[in-house]
Amino acid sequence: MTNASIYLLDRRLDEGEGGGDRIALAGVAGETTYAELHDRVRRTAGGLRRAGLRPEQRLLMVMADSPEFVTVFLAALRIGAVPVPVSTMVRTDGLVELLRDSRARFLATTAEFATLAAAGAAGAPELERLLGPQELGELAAGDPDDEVYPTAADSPAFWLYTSGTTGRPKAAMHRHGSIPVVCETYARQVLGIRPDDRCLSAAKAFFAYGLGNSVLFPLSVGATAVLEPAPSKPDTIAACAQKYSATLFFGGPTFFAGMLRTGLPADALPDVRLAASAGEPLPAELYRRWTSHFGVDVIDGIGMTEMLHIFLSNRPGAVLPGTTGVAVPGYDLRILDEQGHEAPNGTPGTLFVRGDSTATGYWSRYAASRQVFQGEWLRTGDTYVRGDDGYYTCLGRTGDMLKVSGIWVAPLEVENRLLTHPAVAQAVVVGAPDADGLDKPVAYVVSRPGSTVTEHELVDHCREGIESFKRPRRVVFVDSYPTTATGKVRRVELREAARQ
Ligand code: 3SK
Repeated sequence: MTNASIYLLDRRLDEGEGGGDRIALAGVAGETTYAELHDRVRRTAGGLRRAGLRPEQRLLMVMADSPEFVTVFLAALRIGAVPVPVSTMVRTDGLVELLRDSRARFLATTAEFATLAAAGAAGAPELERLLGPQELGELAAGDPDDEVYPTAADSPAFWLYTSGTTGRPKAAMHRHGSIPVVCETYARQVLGIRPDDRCLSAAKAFFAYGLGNSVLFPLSVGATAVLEPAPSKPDTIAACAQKYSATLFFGGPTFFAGMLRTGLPADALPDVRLAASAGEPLPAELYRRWTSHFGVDVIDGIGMTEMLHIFLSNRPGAVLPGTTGVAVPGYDLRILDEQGHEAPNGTPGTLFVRGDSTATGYWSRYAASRQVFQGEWLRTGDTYVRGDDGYYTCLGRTGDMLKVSGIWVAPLEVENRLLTHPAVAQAVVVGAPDADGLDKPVAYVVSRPGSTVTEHELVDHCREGIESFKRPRRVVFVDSYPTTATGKVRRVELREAARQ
């Protein structure tokens, strides 16, 4: 039986002695043991079946990270239906678009999003049931149902919407078989996840990164997921880490920079044994500041919603700051130049990845699927270079590279230089035409609290540390950046602003 709910849940109960008494979920909602979660999932699965949800039909979830999220997700998998967690930052129009695009039959929500869900449901004629907290409570009160839908490894399991930093949302369709793959590769072999771990993720579970961190990985080994329903803020997440003794902490560069800016004390993560970063490349300088302040190592990696989780990562004890590390076991990588030839070490090109957690494609997006899913390989859209030491370094999104005076410039190189200035907390560099209409780097900088650094000083700092033509011609000071639902900087917006 390859239904992923068995892999994530029933195996614990089959372990006999104590397996079911382990704590699966912790957080403001209290503790839930594996046996309790198993019971709730079986009841909810029966309730969903009785309510008319059929195998392969979609159930959209606008749900905060909570025991209800985990229960609905697993219950839907169990009956062969397809849960589709979506961003909790979505607005009504966006929700209507997702409901219509996915042709979801059911929509499940937690209390925080009940009004939004009702407004969205009104615009989705194919939706049959809206399940708010009360209805979900009633489903979970019914008789447990032991029938598990006999999915195969290739059966549709769940969808995750991705829009990247531009474009219309596309649903990446994942198989049941992909879940054990990411758990056995990145989680086991890179994080070294153990049953005594307590996983806390700043990235929410509607996002592929958060889904792995807060649901798939901990459940796959009988560990504990620490769930925080509120939007992630540095102080609340740190409070959670302390209160629930988190041992594995997952974040991203923007969040890590925010943790430093907020002035959290050095002992804010007392039990954390390892942190992971993804979403955007972690600049070497930010790595140094963060690890030296909190005394916890961070392994930077890159994943994609289409790959379900991380396929390229640094390793604990073997981090090369400023790089994304090496391929995760189970994945192959290659870098191709513009002609489609394999780029030698030191030559940048577009990164391609191959592995068994690749989505089967985008729902109802033929052209986009063909561009990204190229046979066994997936085109990441990121420009990378591999060093002679085998480590991979990200130079940015392939479309974000700038050509200055006829030479390619990686925004990340300029950003990394800016970050070495003590007054700079964060830096994002985009291209914009100068007075002659020629593309030149423009920097958007968040400065450290209390700093009085000037544009001139930062330009001079870059002129010294990198080739002069790469220096930003303008520096714009900002308090924060526009970000996507998953916390990535929306460079496209900064680029538009810089062009005005
Ligand atoms: O953005 C990432 O690096 C990432 C990591 C894990 C899973 C999904 C994504 C998009």
